[in-house]
Amino acid sequence: MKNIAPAIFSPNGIGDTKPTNQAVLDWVHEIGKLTKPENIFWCDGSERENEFLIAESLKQNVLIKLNEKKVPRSYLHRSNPNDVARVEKVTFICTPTKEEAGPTNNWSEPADTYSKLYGLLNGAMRGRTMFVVPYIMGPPDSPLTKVGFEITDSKYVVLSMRIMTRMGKIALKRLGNDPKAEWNRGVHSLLDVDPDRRFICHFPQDNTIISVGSGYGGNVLLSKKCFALRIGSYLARKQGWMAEHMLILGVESPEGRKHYVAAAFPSACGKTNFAMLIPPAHFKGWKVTTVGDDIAWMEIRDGRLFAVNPENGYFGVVPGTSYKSNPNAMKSIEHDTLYTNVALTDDNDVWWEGKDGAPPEHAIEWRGDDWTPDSKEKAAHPNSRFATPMGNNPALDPDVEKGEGLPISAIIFGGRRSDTVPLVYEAFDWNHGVYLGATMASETTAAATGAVGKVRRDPMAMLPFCGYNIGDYFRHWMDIGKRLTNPPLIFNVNWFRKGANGKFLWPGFGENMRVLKWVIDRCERTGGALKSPVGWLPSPHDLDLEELDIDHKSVADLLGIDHEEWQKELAEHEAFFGSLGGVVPEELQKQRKQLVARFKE
Ligand code: GTP
Ligand code: SPV
Ligand code: MN
Repeated sequence: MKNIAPAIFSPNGIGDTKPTNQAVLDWVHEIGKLTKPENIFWCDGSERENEFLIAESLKQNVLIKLNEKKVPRSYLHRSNPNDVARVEKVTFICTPTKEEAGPTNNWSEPADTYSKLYGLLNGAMRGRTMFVVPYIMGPPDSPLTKVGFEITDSKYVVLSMRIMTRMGKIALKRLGNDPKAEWNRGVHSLLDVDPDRRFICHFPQDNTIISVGSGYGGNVLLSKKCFALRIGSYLARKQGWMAEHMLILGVESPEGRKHYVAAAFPSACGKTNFAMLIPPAHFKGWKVTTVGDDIAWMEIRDGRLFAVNPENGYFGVVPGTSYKSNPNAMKSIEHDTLYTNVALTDDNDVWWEGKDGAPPEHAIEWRGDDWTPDSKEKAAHPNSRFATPMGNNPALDPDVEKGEGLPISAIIFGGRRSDTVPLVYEAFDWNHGVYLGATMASETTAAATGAVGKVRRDPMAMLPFCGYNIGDYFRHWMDIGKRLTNPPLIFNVNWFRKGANGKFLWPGFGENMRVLKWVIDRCERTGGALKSPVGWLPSPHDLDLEELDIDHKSVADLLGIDHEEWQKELAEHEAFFGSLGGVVPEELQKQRKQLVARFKE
């Protein structure tokens, strides 16, 4: 195999922080025997280690140093052009039976899959360094927090994991020496980054992930989609909590009343932007703070849902990010940021489509070729990303480290829908809310390989991330509802409805505060609403639209329920449930029939 990741040799005191837990040592030994690396590098998460790894990555062209004045301590990484997004068709849930994985997951038999993957991993790290990355997901002192180890032959993965998780000694301490303690085993090898030898496999019953053949984000930062969502959702159901593809934000009124809101939007549908929202001038004294931008782990306490962000950084979509759309993100990525697949300007700054100001006259596009504004190709890949520590975010919530989590007042579902779905509406109750989540759909984005812009059902934004049978997942949501005496209200939003001219009807971004305010009003029982067949719908005067440049017709179109479009939508709900082959709980079928009936009233 081609060696695309040559070994590095570290001085004494770097790369030698061996864990003491025998179960970890045994596992690393086993994977080492299999992959046959040149040497083993035990990460401790220290500054010195990070500097050493960056220096080695620069030497091997894994990283390009950016302009120190313009973007201090920041780097550009280019992934293989065949490897720029999650690949859902080679992502597998390897439960003992196919039924456990359910109708929405690719399934493959565990023993066969282990043997296939071990075959691919045999000798895969010859001439390479095998890094052992200990990390925790969750605040250091939270009961929800979990330990993971990722073995990888990619320096980019190690550097990214240090940003995205609490990495190093903190995890060794949390794990302790109990050989029976619960921890996630993640094995990653780049192999030769061949799409034909690319597999992302999950063994929930073993708390194990094996990912080979990719070097890109969601495929290889095993803490994130693989552990915190796929394995996480499996453990959550078994242990009675929730692992969700949700942002968490805090919203505080001028009077100092604070609510926390969690929102599930599919990949590249606005979570990071919503979590970093800056209210428009009209909302003087209102403050929005970020707890998390992608994943929420939630548990029930005192009949309420409490959420933590298991991550420590943001792996966010770059294109479209500007001081106009998301100033907090811009400030977060001005320094100490690892960029992937953006364009490089002649003065070693980064550039992407949608960045403030004029495009550069010349740049090196994401693959490494020359680019000018006349080029047909995009300079930055549509799924180019930044990895930045959450500590960089000026709007970071002060209680983000609170171990007990933060009480959730509202859950919001949403997706990209050009038509049919109104700007915002509220479910009648928890189970109706579960129905909204279960039937949500979105136009696909560049976050995963495949067609972009195709409407697909993506229940709770978890279609690619639910690590078990989706029917059981729906049931788990309803079981959680039964245990909540003070449940969050559930809403659905759509920032992406388009008018006859094909343009977005809603300005979005900071102006989403107007929708968030109505959500909060409803939580405080002060907001008005009209009963519609789909749920509680604000009338135009229930939304605070003051100082917003929008005409009456657009507002009416945004809030409208078009019965013809909804007849089509209802048929799609039925077809979707039908396609799941009988796993949909009776209660959700009942919800669907009630929705159909309400349209006939
Ligand atoms: P993942 O990290 O893939 O899970 O995505 P995400 O849900 O965090 O999406 P993100 O906030 O990064 O947004 C993705 C794209 O949607 C970006 O190009 C944004 O500019 C765009 N976007 C976000 N919010 C809005 C909005 O309110 N209106 C419009 N029109 N576009 C938006
Ligand atoms: C997503 O696709 O939902 C992401 C980006 O958050 S990745 O981590 O690459 O999956
Ligand atoms: Mn995501």
